Amino acid sequence: MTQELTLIRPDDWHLHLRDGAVLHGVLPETARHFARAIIMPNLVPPVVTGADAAAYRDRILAALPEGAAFTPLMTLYLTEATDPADVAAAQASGLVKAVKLYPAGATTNSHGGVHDTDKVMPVLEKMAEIGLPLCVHGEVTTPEVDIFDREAVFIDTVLDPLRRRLPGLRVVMEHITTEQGVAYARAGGPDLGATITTHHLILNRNHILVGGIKPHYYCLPVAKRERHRLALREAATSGEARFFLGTDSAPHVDALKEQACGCAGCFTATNTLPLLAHVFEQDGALDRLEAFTSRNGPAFYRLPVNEAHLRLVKHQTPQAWPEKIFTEAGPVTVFNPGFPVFWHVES
Ligand code: OTD
Ligand code: ZN
Ligand code: ZN
Repeated sequence: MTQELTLIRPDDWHLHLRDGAVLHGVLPETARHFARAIIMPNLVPPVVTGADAAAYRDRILAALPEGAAFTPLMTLYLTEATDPADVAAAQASGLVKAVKLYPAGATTNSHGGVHDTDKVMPVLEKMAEIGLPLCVHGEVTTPEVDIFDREAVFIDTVLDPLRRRLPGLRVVMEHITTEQGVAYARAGGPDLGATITTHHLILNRNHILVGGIKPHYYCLPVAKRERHRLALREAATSGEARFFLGTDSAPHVDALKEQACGCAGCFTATNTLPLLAHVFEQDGALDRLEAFTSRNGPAFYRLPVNEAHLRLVKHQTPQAWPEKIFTEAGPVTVFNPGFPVFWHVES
């Protein structure tokens, strides 16, 4: 029997599009299925000011395929030199929908991030006043802290103190990967949201390391134990308003992934929706997929849901997608979940 599912057109609340040749190569993959996406600002150099964000948005719009209906929602990269007035103006003009906090050194291109929270308090206070969300990469970078513990330690030592200091600040815990992340998000009120990626619903750390190292499964925050993956599955499929999709699709060309010091990031823009349909069906939660992909995110960001729709069909035979996306900078490998997927986006 063919199964069908019509969803309000999804949005991606955490996406890396890069710039130049990679942007041109990967943007169609997102624009094909998603109406909007929160665009991460970790370019080299990063998107720091409102002027940077306006210029980057123009480059994204110029790279869109003919006829694509896709709106990039821009973010600013928080630095210790960020000017609160510039942030407020970028929000007031409608350009910027969030500011991104990267603890310095936490992930790809985050060396210009924040060392000392005190130095960014004036910006955060302004954001609390104007209701502009802070998207947080929630990992400490202290060398003594084990990489698998960095999220839990960040919650206790950075995020919770910050939220107590500035209770009015709206916060998105980006790409949560642990049961502690799920529990902390649940303990917050309506001003606390959390994005969950597609790959963290599928991978645990064994997938990265058992039977040979899998560079295309290496991302940050790194996938954790099975227990944590199951906690994320339960959260994503719960329908609760605080949890929404942020794919964190993070393209790197194969030459940069498949080397002695490979880059972090899973590229999931191409097949995220079939994979999510598979996951939600497995967990008996297909009726809650739309909340996760299309309703909870807009509600948190105080934006209308999309008017357009998207149709998923479950076929009798496994569906294929391109193994790689070819960009002028080189091929980018599409995330391979390691199991057959019968769902396909039809329109
Ligand atoms: N994680 N790779 C990247 C960013 C994310 O932490 C993230 O948001 C990237 O390549 O920009 C990754 O593994
Ligand atoms: Zn991150
Ligand atoms: Zn990211």
